[in-house]
Amino acid sequence: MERVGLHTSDYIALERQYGANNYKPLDVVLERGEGIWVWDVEGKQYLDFLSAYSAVNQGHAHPRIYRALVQQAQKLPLTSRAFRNDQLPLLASELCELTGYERMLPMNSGAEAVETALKIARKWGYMVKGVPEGQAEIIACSGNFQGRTISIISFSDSEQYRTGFGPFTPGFKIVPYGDAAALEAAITPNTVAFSVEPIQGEGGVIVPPEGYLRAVREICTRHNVLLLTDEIQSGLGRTGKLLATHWEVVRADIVTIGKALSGGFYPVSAVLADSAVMNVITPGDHGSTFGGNPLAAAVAREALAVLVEENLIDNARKMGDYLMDRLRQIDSPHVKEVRGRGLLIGVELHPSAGGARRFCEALMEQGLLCKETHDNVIRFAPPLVIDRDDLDWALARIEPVLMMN
Ligand code: IF1
Repeated sequence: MERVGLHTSDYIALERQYGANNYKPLDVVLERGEGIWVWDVEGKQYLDFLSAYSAVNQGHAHPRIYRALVQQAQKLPLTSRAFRNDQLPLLASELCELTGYERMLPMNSGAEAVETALKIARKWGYMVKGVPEGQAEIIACSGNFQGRTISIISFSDSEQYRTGFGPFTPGFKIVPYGDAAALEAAITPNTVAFSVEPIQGEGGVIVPPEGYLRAVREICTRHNVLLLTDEIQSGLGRTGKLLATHWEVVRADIVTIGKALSGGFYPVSAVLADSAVMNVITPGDHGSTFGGNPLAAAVAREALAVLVEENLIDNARKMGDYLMDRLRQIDSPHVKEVRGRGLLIGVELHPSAGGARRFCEALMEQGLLCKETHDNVIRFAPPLVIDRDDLDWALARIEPVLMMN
């Protein structure tokens, strides 16, 4: 069916009629992107201050990643893991060298990487730690968001994510985020892993207290519990370090990454670990039709190269410091707190501000796209390729919107 001359409202009507009703997006219909900019179907230009929840750290339609995608798509998109391909070994070695882990396991979505990490941790618990079969416990944090599979929502404490989806996977406990003593108190001889986001994204850009990650690292080591960090949103340069745990010079036992691993072109995720942990997985234990496919691997290799060669990690730290500084100078009665690291920033509003959504809608009118998280937090997370002039452009719009009645 050919559809010409469609407008924003037509696309919205089609999606309303035929799509499942699982989102409430801002009513902007995007059709093109380049770097930090996107354009809607009416031709209006916006600065993207969300970056697809940090999947587009390298900027939209990055020409180098695009070329890698097209070239690999022409040659060989998919082999399955029944056969080997010539891209996965190169991605595996490049990713391990960059991150300092001995092995990687490729998957597609972030949720699959988290599921994989949980499976590895449980199997390690039985095979290495000696936990009795079926007894493995994994501890997670209040306010976590690690994906939407049934097992992952089994350790969510958000009613919204859980209601109607039980029965849930057993074997999980929740402790308050940011409270290392609570973690230690919850550990039993059957605890195999502690799963934590170095900064909680969906939780409202929650930065844990200074020293927390170091403390949980020490506790996990002392109790022979794997530290499993979810860097799907916080990793790959977003916070101004390659991994957000690097801020506290902490090295987790298992790390999940995703999102920006493809620069937004394709779903690519991975689990990183050393051999002592990763080798509990043996042929046939785990896999994925698309995980590690040559198209994904070629895209991820280039996405990582862009991150490093364009100094995006450093830029995220510098631009993040500048943006946070300028945001903190805005003397708005609505703003309760500005927090974050690098270019992962949350502006929490007072309850009296009337919710973050209306500010996001006003910013959209002004040509800046961002998204609320929970009711009262505006999340700012532009692509890491942004420069100071473009941040000034954004701030010239953010300041008056934060001052509005
Ligand atoms: C949506 C949120 C962000 C994640 C962390 C694993 C995953 C995510 C730390 C799962 C995914 C996404 C999901 C996406 C929106 C986005 C999101 F608001 F929902 F929570 F970023 F803050 N770990 N986060 O943040 O990765 O399976 O989605 O690839 O659900 O609409 P995924």
